[in-house]
Amino acid sequence: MLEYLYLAQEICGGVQMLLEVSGSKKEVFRFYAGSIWGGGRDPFDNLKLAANTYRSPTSTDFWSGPISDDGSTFSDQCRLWDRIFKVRGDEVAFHILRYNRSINEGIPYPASEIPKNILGWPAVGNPFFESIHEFTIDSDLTNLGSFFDADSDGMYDPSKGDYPVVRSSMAGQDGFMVPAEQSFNIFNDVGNIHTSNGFPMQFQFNKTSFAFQTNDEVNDMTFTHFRITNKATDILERGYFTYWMDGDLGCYQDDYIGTDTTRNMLYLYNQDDVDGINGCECNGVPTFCENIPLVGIRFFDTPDKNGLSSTMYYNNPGIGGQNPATTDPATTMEYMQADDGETYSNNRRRRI
Ligand SMILES: [Ca+2]
Ligand SMILES: [Ca+2]
Ligand SMILES: [Ca+2]
Ligand SMILES: [Ca+2]
Repeated sequence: MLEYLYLAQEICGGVQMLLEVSGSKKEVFRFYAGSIWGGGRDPFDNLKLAANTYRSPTSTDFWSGPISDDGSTFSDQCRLWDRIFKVRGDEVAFHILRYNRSINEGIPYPASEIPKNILGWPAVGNPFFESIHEFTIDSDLTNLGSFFDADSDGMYDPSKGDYPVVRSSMAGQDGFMVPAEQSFNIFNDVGNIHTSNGFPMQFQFNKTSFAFQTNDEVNDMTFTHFRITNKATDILERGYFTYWMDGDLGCYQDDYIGTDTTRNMLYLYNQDDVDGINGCECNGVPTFCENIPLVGIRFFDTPDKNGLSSTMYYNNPGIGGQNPATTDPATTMEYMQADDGETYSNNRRRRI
């Protein structure tokens, strides 16, 4: 459930995909931080790169909000869009029920009784958006929050029976689903200086996250869909997208990663059968002790349909005297090599 997913966002100080994901025991980490990365070269061979890691005022490549068609953005846009829109499945179910009753039984269902998250859903043409959020959606913005279009007019109006849904390849062609919770936000990589020092890609990311409440393993999953738009004048050549993450499986000092190539999945597992460095202890960090899960990040769908082309890791410089050449990337080229799945130590390029 997304209520356990700490989607962090700061007043135009950058965007982090997730700060922590937890299940029933909120205090035990699965992930510490994560972000999409992207990079490539423009036709003049300049390196373009967005490689966000630990968001801080001096360490981010992403900022809230959309990009104009001229490839720029400005602080007002960032401030207005510095939010994550959320809606729950039970709100949608309530809305459908009340709307149907108003149609079938004549029971009044005024806009004032429509759940606020449905009334303010950031979808094309929403006549109630401004009354909830106090700004308007630019008419040239597309690929906003998905919705079921009850009256098929291409515009979202919950007072006419429209409601938020998720459209995903998981639901089949033209299919849609109502998850237990979904969120939507927009961010970009042109708002400010890049920590990775690459040129901005001028890409806009429209992100939808969703989760279901079920009795099987789907209950433990969170799904994310990115719609990525190149707002630069030039095409991006030799480009890669990846998902960077710093997973912490409870105690962060005894974690390993692996790759399941048949599932397009990167997964995190514990070094031994006790989560902790001294029994179940980990310098005060909550641990799973002897009941340790696995966590994974799986790519269900990729633009080129080839799935996960490679994975790589780098080591935490603070644990176990690691060779500096295998720790966090420092230069733009090292970030780029990490992004396209190559190790960057001593030019010994090796994919794992
Ligand atoms: Ca409509
Ligand atoms: Ca970690
Ligand atoms: Ca661990
Ligand atoms: Ca251990």
